Amino acid sequence: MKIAILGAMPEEISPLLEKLQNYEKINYANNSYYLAQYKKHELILAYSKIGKVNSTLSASIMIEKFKAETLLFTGVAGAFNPNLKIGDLLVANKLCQYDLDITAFGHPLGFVPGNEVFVKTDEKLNALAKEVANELGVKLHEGIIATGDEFICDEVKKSKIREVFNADACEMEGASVALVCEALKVPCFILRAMSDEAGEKAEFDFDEFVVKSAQTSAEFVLKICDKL
Ligand code: 4EH
Repeated sequence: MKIAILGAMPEEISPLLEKLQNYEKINYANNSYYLAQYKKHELILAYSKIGKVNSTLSASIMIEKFKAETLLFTGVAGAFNPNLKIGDLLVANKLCQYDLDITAFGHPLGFVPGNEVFVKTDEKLNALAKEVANELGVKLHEGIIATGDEFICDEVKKSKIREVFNADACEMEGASVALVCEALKVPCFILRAMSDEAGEKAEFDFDEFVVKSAQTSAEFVLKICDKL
């Protein structure tokens, strides 16, 4: 199967490129895409660069140009749920855009006409992830991710987003990627390992833990490929 593996930052994808070694690099649309063979699968990998717009572009290209049949996102996130500790893995069962705001017209935060507040991910992939986690003996959390174009490092902002959407974690790409996949009918899986807690010391925690957490997530995603 042709599988897209997408991250946002180099740290989120380089562990996989190092492992695969033999890959072809294709420059397209101000970014690089990497083609590799992994067991019986053809992989297309990329780091989109940060944010909803960049991740929308990359996910669309991986599906429309490179013909990915399923998309796995791997990366890090800021934990909202106090049960989630740095390094823990979270699979998003649904995601929202917390910064999509036409509340001035009486709409709920995160809603625009024609879409819903939450976009779901693929249940079969999420179930497969649970199987993988059980086999490896690692804890895998499942929950809601709130996406927006801001690095959250503020207790007040964190509480507000958590309250409105009941979100377990925040990041800057997941909801846009899931929306592209839903529109183009490609199964979508969004995995994040916690790098920080999105509070006052988030930027310091992030710098300390991004590499390790990104690697944890990347390794898990490759285990999913083994099962596809
Ligand atoms: O791709 C962006 C990265 C942070 S910005 C979103 N990623 C990491 C997930 C994430 C996150 N998002 C929002 C982890 N913690 C988050 C948080 N809020 N608290 C970045 C970081 N370092 C260098 C450049 N940009």
